[in-house]
Amino acid sequence: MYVAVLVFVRTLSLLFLNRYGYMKNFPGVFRRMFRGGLLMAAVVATPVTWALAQENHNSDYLGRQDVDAFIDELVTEHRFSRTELEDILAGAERSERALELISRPAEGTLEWKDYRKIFITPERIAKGVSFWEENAETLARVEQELGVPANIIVAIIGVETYYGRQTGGFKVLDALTTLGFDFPRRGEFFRKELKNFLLLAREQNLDVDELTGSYAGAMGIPQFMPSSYRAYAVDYTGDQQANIWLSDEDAIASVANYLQKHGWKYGSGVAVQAKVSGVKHEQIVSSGLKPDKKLSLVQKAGWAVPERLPKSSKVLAMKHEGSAGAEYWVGLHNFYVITRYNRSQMYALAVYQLSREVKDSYKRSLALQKQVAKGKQG
Ligand SMILES: [Ca+2]
Repeated sequence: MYVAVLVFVRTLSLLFLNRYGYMKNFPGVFRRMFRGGLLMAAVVATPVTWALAQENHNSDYLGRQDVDAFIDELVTEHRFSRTELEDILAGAERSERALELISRPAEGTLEWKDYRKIFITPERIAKGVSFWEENAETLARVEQELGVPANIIVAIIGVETYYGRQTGGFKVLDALTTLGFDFPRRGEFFRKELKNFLLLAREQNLDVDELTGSYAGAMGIPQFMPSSYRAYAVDYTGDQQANIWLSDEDAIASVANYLQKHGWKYGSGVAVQAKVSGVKHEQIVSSGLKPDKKLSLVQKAGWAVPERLPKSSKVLAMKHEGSAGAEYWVGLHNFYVITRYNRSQMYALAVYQLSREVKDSYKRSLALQKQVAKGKQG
């Protein structure tokens, strides 16, 4: 009877924790201690095999055929220990919220005038200046070493996570497992990211239970997917760990490295707003991302570009609905590089405009500080 009651209580508690996530706000280590305590009690009272079978039974994913196949693959291809993987995946919880969010169309439905309003705000510009001031030395060094301008790095982090304030409250393990196994349309993609996630946790000695991200598994201050993390995240603090969750320095260097590896050209422009005339200018508007037309051709179609660009430049002719009517922009090579971070014209345009605003504001702030310092001296 004692055993039966204990087992009942334990099963109930685990169900409670797994299904309703009441302990989600507790740090993983406490959660594990609590679960561990319950498990210990059960192990003491019941045969070990039975307790483990129950643990599997309560898992959202362990014991499923597709999950088994995934584990087999990782064991064979990457020499993971099967028990270790089973242990990790036993803790993965199905996230209904992630499934809900991924099925919802987001920025595709917004027009530029509304999209812009989200990102180009006085608050986001001011907080960008603060972020720059707090990380001025790192940003200057990274700009010099990797050839990516500080204001572009700041703007990407500003658009992605409001300078690290909104990094997403999902456990990456839960999000990727859920989308990998319960979202068939893109299951293959997310299973690949889950694999990369397990690999990066092992390589970087990070705890899978601690790592958080967006509902789609984009992680930390710069919102890197696990495969991008493994390819582009760098350690800039010298502790051998690219900690893009907590370290601004690592995040800054990782963003710069990402853009540099995708071909950022230092000193070249990003985008220029154009004025159009005539009857042919609409014909060359592109919804793609790659600069695909010769500048001369675009000019012939009635686009006046108020900046001197190399004649051989290839540009992307864009049209977006602004708050004062249609806006025409030409995107250059670096514009395309920004879209490697997020494949959207409006995303790159928002990053570019925020980068300009933050830079202007930062310069003004520096000038003001100099003036104040001078005043104090005099
Ligand atoms: Ca580091």
